[in-house]
Amino acid sequence: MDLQSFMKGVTRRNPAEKEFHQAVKEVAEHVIPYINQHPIYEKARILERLTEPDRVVVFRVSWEDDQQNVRVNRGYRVQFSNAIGPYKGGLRFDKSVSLSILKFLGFEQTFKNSLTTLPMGGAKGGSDFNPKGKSNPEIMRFCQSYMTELQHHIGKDVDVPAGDIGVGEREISYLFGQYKRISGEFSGTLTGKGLSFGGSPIRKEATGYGCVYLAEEMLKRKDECLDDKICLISGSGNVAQHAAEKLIELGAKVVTFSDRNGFVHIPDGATQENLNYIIDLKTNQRGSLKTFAGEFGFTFYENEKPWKITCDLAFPCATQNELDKYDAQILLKHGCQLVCEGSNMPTTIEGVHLFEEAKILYAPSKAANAGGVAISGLEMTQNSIRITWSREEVDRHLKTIMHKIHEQCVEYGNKGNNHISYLKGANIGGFEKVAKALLSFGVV
Ligand code: NDP
Ligand code: 2IT
Repeated sequence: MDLQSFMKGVTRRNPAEKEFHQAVKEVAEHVIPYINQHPIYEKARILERLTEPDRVVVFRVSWEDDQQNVRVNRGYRVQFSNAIGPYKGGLRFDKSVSLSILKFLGFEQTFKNSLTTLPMGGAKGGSDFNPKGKSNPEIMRFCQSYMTELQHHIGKDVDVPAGDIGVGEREISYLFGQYKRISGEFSGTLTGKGLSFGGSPIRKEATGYGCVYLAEEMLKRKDECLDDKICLISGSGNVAQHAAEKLIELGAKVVTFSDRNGFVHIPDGATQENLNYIIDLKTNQRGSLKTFAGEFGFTFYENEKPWKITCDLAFPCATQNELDKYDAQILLKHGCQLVCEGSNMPTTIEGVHLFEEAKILYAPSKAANAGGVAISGLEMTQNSIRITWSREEVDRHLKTIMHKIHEQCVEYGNKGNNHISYLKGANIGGFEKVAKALLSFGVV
């Protein structure tokens, strides 16, 4: 089996889905050599099966805005694989949402969920609905209309959606309210719920915290720690906020945040007061970081990305392909020693290759941001047994899961000379469990 002809087939079958091609290529670069050493996977066409979603649901979402105009959006759910558990993955509401983006995310989710060691398959969904500038009643009406169709395809043992870009606790609450109303059932069919109706402690924080716990593990292996490290964060949403919170708590300095308008530089490191302001600005007022920079007297770099600021560690936490080869070059030139991906596929393939060649500590998103879905998995567990665990207990589980992810990366990514490719480790570690399950099922 060779990479080029495999990718030719993927491209031919999925024309114009460039994000999907990118995600598949990143995995295939490591998994194909592994398959060639284990011919049983080739014979059973495991990688071909894993690059074809189980099914894709596409539907119309009609809703009415505050001026009584009828609006029409497209809704999706890509159910990628339920080989090792019910479909599981977030919903993204963003004007850029396309089938290619959701297929790349669903594909990645399958490997990520496998790495968590929990029984969850992979899925992703969402809509090209743009939440920017919409009122609460508009968001509610959109969520209700979206769920009116989606409810046919999900269920607590079938497919369990959660949040992603543009979908936070407010949207999950509207979606859950509508699901409960139509199905007549109170169950854990969505995760990321409010704490008063079945949500798990730490779910909101888990992606950002988990990303920092993994960075800590990677540094520890090198006898290093987070103390006083200069950190760049991109994004200022859920993942960025909680990565920053944990980094500050553990003694690191967070010197940037970004949003769609640019980035803010905080030379001495953000304080908890700065962070509280950003959380309120982004969660309650849906404002711009420009306002934050103005309020505290920091410089705001319009339409720029944070990667040119000198740092020790970088945490991309905004969106896909936000860090290209030029950004990677400048990070490496400035001596950055670790890149830990909070967002999904933030680094272009060329950028990834540069990090790998430089042998810095580079954790791909499917390992680094798996803490969020892991705690979603534990929210499902708590819902099933009708118990809510304490914050401390869930946080302990999160640390253990991130530790196990690190162990899998070390097991499968050991390149000799004490060098670990976390990329190779995550890709093969994630693949192995799903591939074994598919082999056991026969030809399905
Ligand atoms: P949010 O919607 O809470 O925040 C997204 C942040 O990224 C915002 O600051 C937003 O800017 C910025 N952003 C979004 N799109 C762009 C863009 N095209 N260019 C520049 N900045 C952009 O989302 P999350 O924090 O939940 O998600 C961030 C990333 O983490 C995504 O890649 C998501 O898939 C991934 N992820 C999320 C998980 C979760 O549990 N929520 C779990 C695992 C991964 P603005 O404020 O201007 O909108
Ligand atoms: O990309 C992701 O892992 C998420 N958006 C979280 C998915 C989930 O089901 O919690």
